[in-house]
Amino acid sequence: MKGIERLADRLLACRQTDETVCIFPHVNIDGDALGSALALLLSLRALGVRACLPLDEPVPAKLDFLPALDQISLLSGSAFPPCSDGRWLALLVDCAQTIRLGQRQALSEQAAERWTLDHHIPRQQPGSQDVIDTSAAAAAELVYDLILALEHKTRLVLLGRVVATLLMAALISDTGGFVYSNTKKKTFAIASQLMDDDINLNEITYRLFHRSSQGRLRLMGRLFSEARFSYGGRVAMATVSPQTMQDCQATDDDLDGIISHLRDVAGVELAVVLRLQAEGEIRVNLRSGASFDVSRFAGQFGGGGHARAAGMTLTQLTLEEAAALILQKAGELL
Ligand SMILES: [Mn+2]
Repeated sequence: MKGIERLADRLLACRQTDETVCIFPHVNIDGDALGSALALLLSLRALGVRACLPLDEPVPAKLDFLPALDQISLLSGSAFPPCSDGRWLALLVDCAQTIRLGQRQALSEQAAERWTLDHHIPRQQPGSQDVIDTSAAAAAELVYDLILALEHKTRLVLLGRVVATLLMAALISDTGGFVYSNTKKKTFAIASQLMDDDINLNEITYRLFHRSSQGRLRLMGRLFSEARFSYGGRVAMATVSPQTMQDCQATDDDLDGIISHLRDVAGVELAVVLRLQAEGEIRVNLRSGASFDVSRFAGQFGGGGHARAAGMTLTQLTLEEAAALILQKAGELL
């Protein structure tokens, strides 16, 4: 891919110009965003490129088994020393818009130059510094290609057990363990290469998908028994209030992934989980089967994502109003 080559050249040039590369994965960080960003951070540093990875949220408990987490900079306030003196460039990873950077948005927009490396469906025409491949199952596939390009140009070995573990966790996250429809021959080819570094596949899969908690178990029981099915069972919906979370003694991490069980119910084309947050915003998660494009659906509400997995945030509505609105809009498209 031409864009990858250009990005690799640009990153390597930072060694001469003494620029810092600041890596920005999307907010509400997931396994692909974090694994990809960290793998790239370590690779750049190994090349002698000054690089940093600022986050404005703690690493979710589900991802706390990943290696090299101590290399992350936790932002507090607006000042971030690596970016306050000297020229630096922003590299968005698993994210194409600064609006998806949460509290880091303002910081990212101060960069002298901005690049993106992403696999989400772009919401505007990509520019010359946007390296976007929507056929990639995970941003990690693009980071892998970038690392290979960097290795090729410098004749240095960058892939090793830690970087391979990070990339594998990222691939597994975004493909549901190599089962979602985004999984391609190339995904397996990369995974096969990563296995050369003696990584613990079983541990990664267990931590990402199977490890549960008592709170999660209670939450699943509650949401599954209260789930509402509409349009002859084609839409499955669950709503979650702060009270629900409190009753179940569950955390946001416990809610993660529960939606895919709703989508798996026979006949369901669209699964929706609405989570009323303490601040009054409603976070909406959408999953679909083969026919319904949830990325376009979310786009109507200012959200986005992928064709089979997307999300959006609604404000100034009650949970019931939001649920009714989504059901009505979905009905028009089904
Ligand atoms: Mn991703």
